[in-house]
Amino acid sequence: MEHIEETAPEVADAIHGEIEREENGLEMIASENFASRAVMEAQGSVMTNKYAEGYPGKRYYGGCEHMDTVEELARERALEIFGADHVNVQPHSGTQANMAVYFSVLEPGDRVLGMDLTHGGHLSHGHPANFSGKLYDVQHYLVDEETGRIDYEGLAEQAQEFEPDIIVTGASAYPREIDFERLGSIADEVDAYHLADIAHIAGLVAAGEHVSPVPHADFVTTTTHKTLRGPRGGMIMCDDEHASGVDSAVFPGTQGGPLMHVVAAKAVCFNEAQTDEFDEYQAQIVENSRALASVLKDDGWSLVSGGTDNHLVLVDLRDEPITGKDAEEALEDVGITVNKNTVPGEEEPPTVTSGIRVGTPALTTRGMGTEQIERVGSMISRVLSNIDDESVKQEVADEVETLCDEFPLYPDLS
Ligand code: DSN
Repeated sequence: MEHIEETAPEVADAIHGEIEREENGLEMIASENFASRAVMEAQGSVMTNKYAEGYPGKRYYGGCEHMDTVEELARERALEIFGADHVNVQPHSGTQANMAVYFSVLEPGDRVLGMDLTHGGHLSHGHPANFSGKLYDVQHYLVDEETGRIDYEGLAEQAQEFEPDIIVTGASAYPREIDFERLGSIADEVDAYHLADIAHIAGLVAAGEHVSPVPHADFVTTTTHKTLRGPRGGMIMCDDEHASGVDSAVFPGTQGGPLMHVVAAKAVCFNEAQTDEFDEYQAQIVENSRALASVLKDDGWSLVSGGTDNHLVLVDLRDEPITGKDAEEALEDVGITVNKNTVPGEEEPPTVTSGIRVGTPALTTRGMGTEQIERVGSMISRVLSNIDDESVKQEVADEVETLCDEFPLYPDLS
């Protein structure tokens, strides 16, 4: 950091501030994680200096031999992990990955059937404020509001009626296992492409903790920084028949020069994802999530779908005197970071909401197990039941500090 401190001290201060925030708080945003020092080293390396438009062996600039090496490594490892025919590791983000898939097989005005955002979907699955909602004719499928689970029957009927060109599956706030095989069959029945966006659950899929969509989807997109615990970025996997379409939709279709420092960091992440330790980590994420759900339920909180199969729980606050925003703010006051989140049947605006989404990937990376997560669950309960009681909040803030001290995150940085 000495170079930044010298040339841009205000930026250095912000980075130090973020290190302290991460170190001294309980990070429970379900889409966040802590990358390894090795991943961050690659991402902060000289690989950021190089333009490498094109693909390994077919670049538009000279001097790309080391770029080819890291991109090939990332591709090989991703294919080994997920078992797809083809992979493109250049998308800058999950949305860019989805955009490239759409551009590879759809024309503007084509029909997209994706999960509703308030029911757990994602902006890039056809939300009207997103390019995907503006460019395509979109319908959304829902979860059953009673069970909180995807209404597969309803989806199948909707698909028969709507005749979509593509069905987008996967979610950003859905606590249950997704039946990709069934979704793939529904897409087949209506002759639609199937795009499975596994951004949230990619690490679980890699470790066999969640069923893989690869055999059941034409395209699988993901980010690499959530449960997969790599650098911030995206990736597309597809069948051989779509390989060249996807590659040209990424470059030159929707992106220029790839972020080669991020591609290098993806290669490092995929190396880590092939270890037994990574598999154990993913299993622990799910165990922790179940332990969290159990404590919250025992304390009387209502959970969407009544529990969890994956890395997150969704607390439904509609019958409580507080909103998602109130809950997020109260928890932030004590050092627990979550995000307010819409719940199925939501009536509040997205800036307020009636729920919170709480994830375990980041705390599990710190080494916390069910014993610690149960303590955290109890802290969350006490804060949400007493959001105006400063003494309760101070007591919990002290417990957060003790727990963080017990599980240091980046000891050589802080
Ligand atoms: N913002 C991400 C999430 O929190 O789920 C999705 O892109």
